[in-house]
Amino acid sequence: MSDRVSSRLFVDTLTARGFGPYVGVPCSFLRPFIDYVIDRDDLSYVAATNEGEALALASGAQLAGRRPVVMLQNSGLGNLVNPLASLNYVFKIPVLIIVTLRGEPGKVDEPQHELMGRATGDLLRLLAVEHAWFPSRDGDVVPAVDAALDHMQRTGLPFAFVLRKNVVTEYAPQPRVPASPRAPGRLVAAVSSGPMLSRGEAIALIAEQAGEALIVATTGKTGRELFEYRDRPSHFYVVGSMGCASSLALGVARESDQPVVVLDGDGAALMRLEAMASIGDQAPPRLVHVILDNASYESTGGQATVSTSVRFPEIAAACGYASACSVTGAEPLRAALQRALGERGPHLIHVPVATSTDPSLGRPAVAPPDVARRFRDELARRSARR
Ligand SMILES: Cc1ncc(C[n+]2csc(CCOP(=O)(O)OP(=O)(O)O)c2C)c(N)n1
Repeated sequence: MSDRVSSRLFVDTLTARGFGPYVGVPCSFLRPFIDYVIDRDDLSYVAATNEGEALALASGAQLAGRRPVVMLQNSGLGNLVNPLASLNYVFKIPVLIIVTLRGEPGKVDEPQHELMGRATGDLLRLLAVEHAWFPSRDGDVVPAVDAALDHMQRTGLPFAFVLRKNVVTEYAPQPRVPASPRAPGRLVAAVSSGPMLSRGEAIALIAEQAGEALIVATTGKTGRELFEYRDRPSHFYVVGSMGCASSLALGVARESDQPVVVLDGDGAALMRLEAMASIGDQAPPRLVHVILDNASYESTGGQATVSTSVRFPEIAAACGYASACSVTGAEPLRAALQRALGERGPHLIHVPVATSTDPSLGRPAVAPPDVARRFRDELARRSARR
């Protein structure tokens, strides 16, 4: 038995247990895994823009019935903290994590890795992420993977393998053809007709118009207003993880043939603007990204965002969305949504909305793990029907 683990054996062991897709940001320690996954036609690797996005996207894939794997360097653990604490923990969404250990105490490494190297284990522990060393011998791989899977199934929580330097064997990748630059999407001229809707009015109109589409609603009052308007198993109210709604929706849309509408806020979209780059790149054909732009963090008291300086449709088109537009008023919104649901996407619909909230607005009365369970069951039911 070798004193290193074969990267192929590890991925093959995961594959035999139905794991995938793989989502991550590279570390040189992870190169053999990533290269092997990319070379396997039956597996998919999503190059995320940051580790938080990777986890949110993977979580969407988990809701769509997959067993995703997130791979990252421990330098990126900070980017993971928010969705770990306020998405996966809250909704009980298990994801397998492989995090490398740069800056291992007692070993020589670069200065920028020293502190995170010392903090990695404690950080995972504080975030309630059960973790173990990545197995260091081929014979340990199957029991280690089975123990991780068992933990995730029992608790609904993520599990992390911590990968030290020189633990896995190298893998020689197939030659790659660099991707050519993609054309931008179609920027549709802005349409304005009638009075500006409030956020609640826009949500009601979209929920009505979206028919059977799955709806993912962002943090704050958007999810609360959607719940208040009506509650469905096909709704996912992202109560925490601000900015992650569109990445979670991307994860769902990549794995499903169902239409997915994500209701984003301008503050949330700006918090993780990189999500739009991945949506454009992955280009799920049935994803409709709606940004309800009230130019403020309305849910926390109406403080201004910087959205008045930002042109969301231009960004989406430049990122490769199939189309992007800005619509003001009920009729233009209805028409844009109808078109987006009927044409190959992804589409961005930017909707300037007025700031107003019902002071008696409630909160989703369904517990987050039940919201996740219902949503997962709904997707499974729909795919069984096909
Ligand atoms: C990471 C993070 N930072 C801050 C908050 C607090 N917070 C909750 S909702 C919200 C405002 C969201 O603004 P936007 O997306 O524009 O939606 P709006 O409330 O205007 O509808 C903020 C700042 C949070 N939940 N998470």
